[in-house]
Amino acid sequence: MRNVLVTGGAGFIGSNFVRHLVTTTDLDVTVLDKLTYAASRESLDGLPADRCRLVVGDVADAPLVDDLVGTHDAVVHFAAESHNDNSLNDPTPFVQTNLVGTFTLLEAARRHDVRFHHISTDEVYGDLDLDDPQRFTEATPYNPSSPYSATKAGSDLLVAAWVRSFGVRATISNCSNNYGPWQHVEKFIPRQITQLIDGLRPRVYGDGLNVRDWIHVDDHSSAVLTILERGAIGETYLIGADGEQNNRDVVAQLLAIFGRDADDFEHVTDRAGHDRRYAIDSSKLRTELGWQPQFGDFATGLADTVEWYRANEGWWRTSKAATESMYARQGQ
Ligand code: NAD
Ligand code: TDX
Repeated sequence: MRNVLVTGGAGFIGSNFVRHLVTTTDLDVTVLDKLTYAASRESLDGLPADRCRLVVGDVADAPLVDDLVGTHDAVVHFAAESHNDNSLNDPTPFVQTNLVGTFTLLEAARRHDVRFHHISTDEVYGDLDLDDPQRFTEATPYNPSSPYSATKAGSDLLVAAWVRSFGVRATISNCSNNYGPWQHVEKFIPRQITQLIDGLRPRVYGDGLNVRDWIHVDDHSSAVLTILERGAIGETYLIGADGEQNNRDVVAQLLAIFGRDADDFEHVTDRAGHDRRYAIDSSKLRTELGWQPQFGDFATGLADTVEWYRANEGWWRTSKAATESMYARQGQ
């Protein structure tokens, strides 16, 4: 492998992965990104121009995708519409990018016999009860709840069918909730951090007892590279770092970092169809491919993330205003 096409490489996780590739391998990287509201060119600043280039375009643009896939040794497909709340307001771009975009890339990977790694989410499995002793494994049946997770589930199934029917050399990973620098302020942790920086109260959906299984974005990137290099074709790997926390506990930790009282937050309108709990069993990835997360300590990762948002206000300030007016319209 000499070069990799990274779709969605100007987004939160994709840009972290591009940086990881450039610093830990000698691969050249092409980013294909439409630069939607969720993207940030700045997240790719400082990368060497002779090893990393950005092509602004759509993963559903078949001629462009065919040209790019045909000149690369592997594709790592991050590009997606990624926010559940947006998918409840308008599912249209979710169907277009997550389903049609993935289909377009798979057809190009088939034509050119290019290695394909598909990035997906634990949300394809639906949710667990709070007291369920089980966690998601690669054998858990698909049961997505939202338009977002349904389109991600559909995209996973397209990949699996292209492996079986056409012999495409693909792998899939389903990861839990990521946190870290460069995450859009629409998402839970950056939203609450930026509320607190602004002296406002965090905003918690419903009773706030919903559990997410947090993983630092650096750990997601190292897991994806491990699968790209050593994963078995046709296999799915779950990525997680044993980071289950309920939303109220995360908010309590953030309030403590800002020296605010533990109950200094608002309960706001719940998300429609809000999944109760996600939990990942990542034994397969750990035992078969030898991957281990490096960010064991959520408290330290969270404190570092707060510092990053404090230091990079210029980056998030404009999107914060637009995001909060969107949330205000829906009572959240
Ligand atoms: P993000 O919204 O921050 O970034 C998505 C990127 O995709 C943006 O740069 C955007 O411009 C680009 N994009 C969107 N539509 C496009 C199109 N039609 N053509 C080309 N580029 C397009 O998302 P993220 O949080 O970085 O998520 C990346 C991937 O990881 C997604 O596939 C998501 O489903 C998956 N994932 C995310 C999480 C999480 O916690 N954020 C967890 C598991 C899996
Ligand atoms: O203001 C908020 N208040 C709140 O209580 C927001 C934005 C969210 N929440 C809750 C909803 C969830 O229980 O926090 C939890 C996390 O919410 P999000 O950050 O929107 O993430 P989630 O819906 O869990 O999905 C995320 O993880 C899986 C990513 O956005 C997906 O792209 C990924 O697939």
